[in-house]
Amino acid sequence: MKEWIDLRSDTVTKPTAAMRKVIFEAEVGDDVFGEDPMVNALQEKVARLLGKEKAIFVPSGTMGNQLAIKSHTQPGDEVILEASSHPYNFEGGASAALSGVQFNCLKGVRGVIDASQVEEAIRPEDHHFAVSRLICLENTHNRGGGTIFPIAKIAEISKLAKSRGLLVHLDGARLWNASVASGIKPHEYAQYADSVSVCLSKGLGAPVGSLVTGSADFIDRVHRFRKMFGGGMRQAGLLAAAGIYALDHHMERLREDHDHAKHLAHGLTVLKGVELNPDHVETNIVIFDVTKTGKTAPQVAEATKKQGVLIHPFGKTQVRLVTHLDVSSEEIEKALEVFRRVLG
Ligand code: TLP
Repeated sequence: MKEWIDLRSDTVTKPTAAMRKVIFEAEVGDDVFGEDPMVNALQEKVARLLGKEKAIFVPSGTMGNQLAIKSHTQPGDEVILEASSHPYNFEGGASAALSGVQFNCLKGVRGVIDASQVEEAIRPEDHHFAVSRLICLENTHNRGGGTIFPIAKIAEISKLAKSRGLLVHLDGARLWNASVASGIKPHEYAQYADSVSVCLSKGLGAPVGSLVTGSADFIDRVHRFRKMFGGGMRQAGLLAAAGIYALDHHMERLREDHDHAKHLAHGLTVLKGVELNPDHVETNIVIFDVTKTGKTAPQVAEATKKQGVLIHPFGKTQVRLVTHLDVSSEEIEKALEVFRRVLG
């Protein structure tokens, strides 16, 4: 019996018995020398899945994004991205500290921006201005509520970027969720970006690890900076083996998480004071506003915790729930009962 029903994030999953077995049995080598067979296999597999020349294994999604930003830009450059995006909000100011870039933040609709907004944000070639160099998109969009970035919009932004000499990085920490939910293959999304980062440690349930993908030249630069940032790992095959297992066995089941999130959303939306549109729940994230319940988000989180359900307050008024492979249908029902008691 688990102590908690943990809906704070899909990062909390623990390796299954079958995954632990492949970790135990993994053949390893020194990956800084490029000699770890599991890491090499994982990199080839993910490059293939995303239709890119190369992929490189990195410790976290944050490092993946930061390596991409570092490898695409020069200090003083400007990066265009949506205002609630992960690199701007949740990466500790790393892009300013490590790459010396500034952000131009655009207001999106649940994380989605369009080409006309980007076009307006691109700086003219005038020495008063920063050089607009990179556009970062996020699919699915975390703070937007697990929103799938429509592929037509990505294509338009990509076309604009090409025509104006800008690069595109796609933060695909949850690209797998977008792909399973939309039926659009990861490589179809990835074709519109110069680089894509993906995570194994979220919905796929691996303990650690992300990859950055792109052209061979680009990945060579990422490799240099990975060393510089301290992200070169040695017998990382233990982690890569878990990643390969996760890609092979935990992809299709993401649908269950999406169904659970929808079910939670429908159950929550009828509770008095809960502001949530279940149609906006497209993948495994549910974000709702509790202002009208008379409670703050941290108070709601405290109250559900006392009844065994962990949730993540996003600021004062919003709550985030994330479904994942360590939460069963039964536990979703139990969590809903707790929400009914706390908010009903
Ligand atoms: N996001 C975490 C928190 O940092 C908010 C979470 O619990 O969702 N890109 C996106 C879109 C992400 O959601 C995350 C993790 C990352 C990058 C960073 O990945 P890690 O945690 O591996 O550095």
